[in-house]
Amino acid sequence: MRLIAIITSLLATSAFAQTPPGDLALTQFLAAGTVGTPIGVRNAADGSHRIFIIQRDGVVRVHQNGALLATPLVSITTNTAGERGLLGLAFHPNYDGVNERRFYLSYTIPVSFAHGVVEFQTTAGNPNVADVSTRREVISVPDIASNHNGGDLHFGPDGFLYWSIGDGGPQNDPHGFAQCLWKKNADNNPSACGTGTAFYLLGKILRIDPTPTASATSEMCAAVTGQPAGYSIPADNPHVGTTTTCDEIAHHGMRNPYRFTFDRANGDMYVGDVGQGTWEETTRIPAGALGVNLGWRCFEGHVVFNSTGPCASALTGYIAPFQSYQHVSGRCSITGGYRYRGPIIALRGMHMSSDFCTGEIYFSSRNSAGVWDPAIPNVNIWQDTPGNVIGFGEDESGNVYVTNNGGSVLQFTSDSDNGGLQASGFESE
Ligand SMILES: [Ca+2]
Repeated sequence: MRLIAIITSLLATSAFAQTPPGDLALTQFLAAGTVGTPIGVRNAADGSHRIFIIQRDGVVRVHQNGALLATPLVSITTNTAGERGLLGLAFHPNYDGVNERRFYLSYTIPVSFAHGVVEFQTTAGNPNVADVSTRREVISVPDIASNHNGGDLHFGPDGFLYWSIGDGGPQNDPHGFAQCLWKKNADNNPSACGTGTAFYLLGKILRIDPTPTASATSEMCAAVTGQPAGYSIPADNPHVGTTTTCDEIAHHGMRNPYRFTFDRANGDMYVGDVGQGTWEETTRIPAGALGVNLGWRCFEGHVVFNSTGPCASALTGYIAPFQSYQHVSGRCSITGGYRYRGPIIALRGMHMSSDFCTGEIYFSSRNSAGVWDPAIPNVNIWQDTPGNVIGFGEDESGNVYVTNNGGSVLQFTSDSDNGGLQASGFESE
């Protein structure tokens, strides 16, 4: 037993931490200026191996067989002022371009602060171009300011659509939206959750089924009771069956969950939640967990930020981040990334993230005991890239891409094959 304890202790130290292979590189995939403000890349998981580049200006570009196609997948009108714009793209999990042709976009609705998710189908016989006549509004939520919009969109391994939304701004979440699960006005009173007349659904990750509802229930906070809605509620959502709690909510307590991802190997969710003036955080939500509170505005990163109102008592379901780093050395804003599961064997199992201001790429590893390296508040800087990293993406093979505010798309590459690391206590599930 003592030997096991010693081994476990050793595995928890950095001496045994996984590191990226020495020849790991970020190779140019698309040169700067080739596409406009690429906030991420996605794939359709349909065997086509196409890569879709999300431009913040409302356009989705298609990269196929080594070439960027001239005609976009789709182009929508959005509002790109401040942090707004086209922020997310997700293909239906059964998408094959033939029998299932649906995909979804999250975007800022023009001439507003509000956010929406819209459905399209690719054209029958041409999966590289949307049939714009199929456009359907799925869900929309109001917002009060131009910043803290979240906007990422992914189907989970459970087949439901997850959509992240920030606290709406301004600083300090003065209205307390992130901790409120029901009606609340913009009244500068975080203790007034459950009063007022408005549903904001801000500071959340929502979980919906993008199948229309004939008659919305009173617990569907982005719909009108008794009227048709463009979505429905998964029966096992965490706030279903509890009255005066919005049934769309999967997780809450976030400031600006700008990017989140699912681990393709096991379904864990990774949320990069942008902090305010001091701490940036990344949190792992175990596969299947719902109803998690990520802590804002009671916590910024792993540090207490406010202890009044809803933050005066212990948070229910609170999960602390595994990564929390400070605004030093020019760092300012987390860009959440993936846990790598692609063809570079020595990189498998490592989680990457970046800071928008510095362009630094960070790698973290998690051992079989669930201990992360580096420990809070440290970051392991793999490379300080010259630009501002605004997104990540995976292709069908698990290759990971990095997108830059200057318009370039980069890809992690390596010739190394260090499979032996997988037997050294590093989590490989
Ligand atoms: Ca409810």
